Amino acid sequence: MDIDKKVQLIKVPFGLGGGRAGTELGPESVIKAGLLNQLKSIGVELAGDSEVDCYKHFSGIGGEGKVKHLAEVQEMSRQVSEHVSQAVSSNCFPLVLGGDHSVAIGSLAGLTAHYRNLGVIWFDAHSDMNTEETTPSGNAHGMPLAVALGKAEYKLTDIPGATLINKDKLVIIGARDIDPGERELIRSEGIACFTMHDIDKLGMKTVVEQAIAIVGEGTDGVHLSFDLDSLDPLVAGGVGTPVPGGLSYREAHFAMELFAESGKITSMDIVEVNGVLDYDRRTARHAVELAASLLGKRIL
Ligand code: 6HN
Ligand code: MN
Ligand code: MN
Ligand code: MN
Repeated sequence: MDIDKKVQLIKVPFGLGGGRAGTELGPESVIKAGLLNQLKSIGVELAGDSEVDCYKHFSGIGGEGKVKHLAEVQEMSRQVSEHVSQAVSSNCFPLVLGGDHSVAIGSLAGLTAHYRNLGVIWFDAHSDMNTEETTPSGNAHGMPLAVALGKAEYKLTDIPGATLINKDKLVIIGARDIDPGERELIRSEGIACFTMHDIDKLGMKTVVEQAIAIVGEGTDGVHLSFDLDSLDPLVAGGVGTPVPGGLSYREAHFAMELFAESGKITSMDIVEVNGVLDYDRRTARHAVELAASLLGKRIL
């Protein structure tokens, strides 16, 4: 994209929205994998970085009710929203380092406070659209899109300043593990979802072109939320909910390169890097490289 804005790094070491310890180590892991040098080497300037204070020493199992650790998820999201909103106010490109995918609730809240017509691209093996009623796990990281669309009891609008996202400006890419309640929502709401089957059939070039056609018009900003489990686990195994049959290394990079060329993306999340399961930091290194591809790194 040749991003002309400076990047504001927002670290969110939060893992209580997932079912396994280790995602709270994500930001540290991605930084140790060389994010800062990588950004520097492609000429992306860093405005600064901040860390959301969010139960990072509190890893693990437990939680009451239909959604585990809901109160913590809500408090974290409110704080992430403030950090993201602040970054946009300062004319920066927010790069949010999760954490599990529930951190995207905060990203989307902070972004919708500024962009009245936000487009959202969601790279994921899952569709993250469960509600309190349909969640099979009680894990909030399976819910952010239901929250953002206003389909769950907990709504994006519960966060000060936020508005709901528009279902017609949301595109999911890479899905291959969709729960029954999610499937129903995707169908009834007519949400654009390019499954792995669609990617096999159409090729990534067409998929991204169609995605850009959807989010590129009538939007004033486009957020790209990248769940590392969209990649094939043979490529990136350091995630808490791996699903076979995912994106190849080149498919993922090619997609980032095409989105970069489009010049449309105005913010990004990198989520679900699990610092415990990613024993060789391979998944974290992929995250760094993918962010670089999105932010304009050229092969030649
Ligand atoms: N993620 N659909 C499953 C659930 O528990 O709701 C998995 C969610 C995974 C969420 O990877 O961000
Ligand atoms: Mn996800
Ligand atoms: Mn996922
Ligand atoms: Mn599932």
